[in-house]
Amino acid sequence: MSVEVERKFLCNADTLKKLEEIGAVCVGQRQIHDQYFDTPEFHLTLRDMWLRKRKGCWELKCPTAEAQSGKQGEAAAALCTRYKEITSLPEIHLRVKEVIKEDRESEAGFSQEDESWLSKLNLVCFAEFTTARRSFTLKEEGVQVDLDQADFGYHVGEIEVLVPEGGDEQAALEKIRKTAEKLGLTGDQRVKGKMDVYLKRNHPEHYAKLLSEHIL
Ligand code: V4E
Repeated sequence: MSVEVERKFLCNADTLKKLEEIGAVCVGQRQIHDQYFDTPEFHLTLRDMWLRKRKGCWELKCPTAEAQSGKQGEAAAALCTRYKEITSLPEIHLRVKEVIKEDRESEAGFSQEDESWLSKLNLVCFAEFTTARRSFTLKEEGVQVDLDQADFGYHVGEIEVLVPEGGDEQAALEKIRKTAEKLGLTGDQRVKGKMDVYLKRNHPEHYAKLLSEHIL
């Protein structure tokens, strides 16, 4: 399990030029199709847990202990998000069940192919979209910049560092701060992610609930 430390930013006409100037190298361009799942009562997202299927694989993003405690530290860190990324299906299943408190013991028959666990836990797809992503790496070790264009018309950039379990999250925050500085990013407001914009447009009730619980 790793922790993804990330800062989103708004792209403009100069972003590509800036990336080139700071020596970023484009390492690929791809289409990403995501489906996000939750119960109709929003058991997962109200706990800031994001279950998705991407390229046929399941992923669960959960807040880190520090994020849950509400500790933000300095201003630059407050512009970043930190989420644990869980990709092991048995662990995802366990964590989701813990939250949904499903009493019925579902048999261990869950696999990438067998999706009956979704209906057993009353999980339904609430968001589905495709993103065109261009990825860049920087000399600063482990820093990746993604430029995302979602199919519903939202364009957002992300500076991200993946920290292995037990790794140095402060160092990751510092790398992100330095990269943001090099890119000339200003502003002290967190930039909205794709889901924020998607839910506001497509599921205003769900969005309002997450806003009122300070999840988004
Ligand atoms: C964590 C989260 C969500 C899951 C999707 O996360 P995100 O990083 O926005 O998507 P994406 O496609 O860039 O994933 P990657 O390829 O980097 O793994 S949806 C909402 N959240 C919470 C959240 C938040 N509260 N604030 C911000 C700025 N982003 C996400």
